[in-house]
Order: sequence, then C-alpha cells, then structure tokens
Amino acid sequence: MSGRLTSVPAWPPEVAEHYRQAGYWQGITFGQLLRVWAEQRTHQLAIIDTNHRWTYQQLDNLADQLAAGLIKLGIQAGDSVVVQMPNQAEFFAICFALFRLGAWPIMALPGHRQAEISYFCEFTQAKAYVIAGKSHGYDYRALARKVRAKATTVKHVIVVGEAEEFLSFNDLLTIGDLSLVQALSEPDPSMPALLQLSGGTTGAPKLIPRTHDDYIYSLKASVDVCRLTSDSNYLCVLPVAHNFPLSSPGTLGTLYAGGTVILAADTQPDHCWRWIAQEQVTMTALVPPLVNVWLQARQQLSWDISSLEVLQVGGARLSPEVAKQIAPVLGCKLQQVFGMAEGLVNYTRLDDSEDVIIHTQGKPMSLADEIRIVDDDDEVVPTGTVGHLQTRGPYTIQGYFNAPEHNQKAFTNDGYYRTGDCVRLTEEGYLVVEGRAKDQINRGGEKIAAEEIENYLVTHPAVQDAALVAVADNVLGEMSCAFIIALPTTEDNQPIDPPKKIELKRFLLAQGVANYKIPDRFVFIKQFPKTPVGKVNKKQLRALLESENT
Ligand code: J2J
Repeated sequence: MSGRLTSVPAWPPEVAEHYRQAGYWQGITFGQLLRVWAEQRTHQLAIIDTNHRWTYQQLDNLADQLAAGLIKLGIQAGDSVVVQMPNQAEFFAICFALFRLGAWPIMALPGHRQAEISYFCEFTQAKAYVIAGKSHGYDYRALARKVRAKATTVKHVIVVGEAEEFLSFNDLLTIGDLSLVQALSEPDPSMPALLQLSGGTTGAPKLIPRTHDDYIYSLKASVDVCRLTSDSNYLCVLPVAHNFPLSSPGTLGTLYAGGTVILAADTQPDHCWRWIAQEQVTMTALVPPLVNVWLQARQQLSWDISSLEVLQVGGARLSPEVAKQIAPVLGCKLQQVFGMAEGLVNYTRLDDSEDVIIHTQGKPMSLADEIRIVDDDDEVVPTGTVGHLQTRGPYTIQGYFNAPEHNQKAFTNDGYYRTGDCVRLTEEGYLVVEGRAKDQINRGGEKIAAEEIENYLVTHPAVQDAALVAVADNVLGEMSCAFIIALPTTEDNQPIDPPKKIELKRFLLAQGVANYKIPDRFVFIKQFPKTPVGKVNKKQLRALLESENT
C-alpha cells in the first residue's frame, strides 16, 4: 500500500494547509457526507431510475450493506475496483460503499472494452470489477471473462443483474457483517475517493486521483455557481461515471445540495423528455451532438419540458449558431461548461449576458482557481491573445496516478497542469476555447488519444506507420481519420497487399478497443509530411483532408 500512496502526487504541504485554513477542504469524506444526509433528509428522494426510487436513508443503508459485503471479499482502504456501469441506481450504492471503505472506484465508461478494462485492472491492480450483466445489447459478463483471464488481481466480478458464474449485487448485499462497517476507521479525506480517466494524449490512458477533499470542494463550488437546492431535480443523460455528469455539479453535486438525481437509460429525447415531464426535472447536461438531436426533435415531440430551467452543454465546442437556438427552442437557459476530469471547471453564470453565454465557455468556478495563458515558451501572453491554458487550484490534481515521467511533462515546476487547450481570455475574464495543442481527437465529447490508436495500428502486419488526426464533422464536431503507410513488402521481400479499411477496423476491434476509438476514416499515403524537427506534421495531414472537402 505504501507504494500506492507515493503514486498519488500530493499538493505541497503549505498549499494544502492554506486550502484547509481557507475552508476549501473540509476534511470530510463521502462516506461521512452520506451519513449526515441520511439523518437530515431521511425520506427525501435521492436517486430515481427505471427500477428504483431510493431515499437518502435507503442509499445509506445499501452503501453499508455493500461495504460489509466488500469487506467480506477482502476489499479494504487503498484497493482499486473498476466500476463499469450504465446509468443505474446501483452505481451510486457501489460507489458510496467503496468511498466508505476508502477503496477507489475506477470510473470506466460503458463503451470501454477488453483493451481498456484489462489495462485499468492491471495498472491499478484492481481486486474487483463491477458490471451490469447485459446493457444496451452488450454482454459485460463475456467481457469480464476475458478481462479476468488477463488481469489476475481481479478476484471478484460483481454483477448488477443476472450474474451467471459471478457474484450478484443482491448476494453482495447479504454476505457481510454490518458491525465491521461500524467499526471501520474513517478514510483519510486527503486520499483519493475515486480515480477518473483522462481524455489522454499518450499510448496508455492516464488515471486521475481525485481526493475526498478536492472532489467534495468541486461539488460545493459547482452547486453554488449553478444554484442547486433541495428542490433541484437533475437528469443524468451522459454516462454517469464521466466527470461532467458526475461532478459539474451533476449527480454528486445534486446529492450534495439535497436534490434528486434521475438516471436516464438512453440519450434519446423521447426517453429523456418523458423523465423531464414526469419528475419535473430542473437541470440536465449534454454534449454538443446531443443538443442538435434534441433541438431537431422539438417539433415532433410534444412532452411538456417546461420544468427544465438550465441545460448545461460542455465536453466539446458548442457553435454559437446552435447555442443561440437553445433558449427559444427548448425554453430553458443555456450554461456552457468547459471542464476537465483533471480538475478546473469553467461555467458561464446563470445571470450572464446572452452574449457571454453564447460566445464564451465561462470562467473558473472558484476564486481559488489560478489560471494563466502562455506561449510555447511558457511566457504569459497579453489578455486577448490565444495561448496554452495552465491551471492549478484546490481541485486540480498535482499529477496522474503512478505516472512520474508523464507528470514531468504534463505539469509545470510550480504545479500548474498543462491542459493542452488553446484559449483566449476576454476583457471580462471569460475563457474562449480556440483549439487544442494536445494530440487528441474530441469526437463529440468522447476523447481519443491519437498515440493509443497509432500504437495498435502499427502492430498490424501490413502497416508500416500510422497517424491519427481529427477531421471536421457536421454532426460530431470532429471525427477521427487514420493516415496509413502500408508496408510494401514482407521481411523476406514478398509483396504485401495493402490492408483494406474494413480489415483494419476489425483488427482494432479484435484487440478489444472501444468502438468510439475506431477511426471513422482511413487514408493511405506514401509518406508523412514532417515538421522541421522530424515529427509527423499533423497540421498538414489535417490540411490535406480540409482541401479535399473544399
Ligand atoms: C470546448 N472543449 C471542451 C467546452 C471540455 C465538465 C465539462 C466537461 C468535462 C470534460 C468535464 C469543453 N468547449 N465547453 O470533466 O467536469 C475539452 C477540452 C478539455 C477536455 C476535457 C467537466 N469542455 N472540453 O469534457 O476530461 O479539451 O472532461 O481539456 O472528458 O475536453 O475532457 P474531459
């Protein structure tokens, strides 16, 4: 365990002390919070999904029972558990049980497959893996079998639903001894509550340790800015484990404020608007491609969605043209959210002018957020000039989990996180996202690290080299395009047929790569344009695609 602790880069002691003194960090854990909520709001509704309506007290009881079950399985403080759940109430019972133990849920997304899940399990030496049996037509038990064959630390697979040979969620509720939970010592609030996933720029995805102290502060600050109260009903449409719907202020922020979380199983307007009408939803959050779908559906569907006060949009660039339509068509306020799982979250404020709400991505949510915009040499640029955004603060990590080498590059010597985003600051202090310096594709809010996919592609026997770049798309904002240099001959000089696109797709899927990371396009090329220092010139590759489109 001590090795694991050193894998979580901490804030410098004097900075941490300042955050405590100033009241940003309350020294409280999620487990304690839930205990207090259950006492104060015993019969208030906390979580609703298709099959459940749980009060705060029920959620607290379930977390205790599950924590007891997890203790029985041998899971303890500092252990990792990969959680891959669709939007179902059990996700929260599991997470709060793990929070209570001081064990760390790894926030996998439903779209992840064998390559990603095995990696998370192996990298964090996860003791257990939590799944829904079958969801949206996909059988996660089959995935669990493959993961278990590779990741030997995973001793337990817990299944919400039909468990087959694994342990069911319902059985986990019954096997433990509750007195052991009462006897637990409280986890250290300065230790991770959970590990988020980075959008990533490197071959292997990076994990983001978020402490109880910092994550709870981010909820509090978000709740204040977004003015959530116990009357707030938040509809979770995006995958619940993602940092945006989880914490900005999202589901956990809604619970923090004493409101009710409603979990949508599907992103389609018909499904979501039924929830909005039925539960008097006041707030929800979408990525830009879904905004388009919702806007277009308004004419066909007549659900009464007038309870919806705020629609948050973030995760990728929202065009001003689309932003302008939200209030008139959907009848609610738009709030732009520019955030990152590493920490910093920017919001437009609810009473900002229409101009600010439509044309900017907001400003930092906390006065303690420090941001600077710099040039390629890390020199601060004048206000209004586009540069690289760097940030540090009471809820922005000081480093990724167990990644000392990468941390050297991703953070400055004085502890600022290099976001990889190119932004400009307006006179009023708002940020406008102008682009990206990081080697990533933002496919409608889903992030793809170019290097990760290139690494897979070059292992194909007929591929000599590969470069993944973003290509503009009307629906998703960006899609991915793989430029491929095919190998002309085998090692013993036999000619090779160039691979077919479909074959490359199948090859990636066979490696267990998530569907959303499979390139949308493949372009074969003889050689890559290079930069003066000999790197692949991706700007030129993108320009090639653009010239093709004009
Ligand atoms: C342009 N790009 C944006 C925006 C994020 C709240 C909201 C979003 C995320 C998130 C999050 C953008 N316009 N409005 O964690 O708490 C791009 C930037 C950023 C990256 C982070 C939250 N909002 N982005 O999207 O970790 O490039 O978090 O650095 O998935 O998404 O991605 P992620």
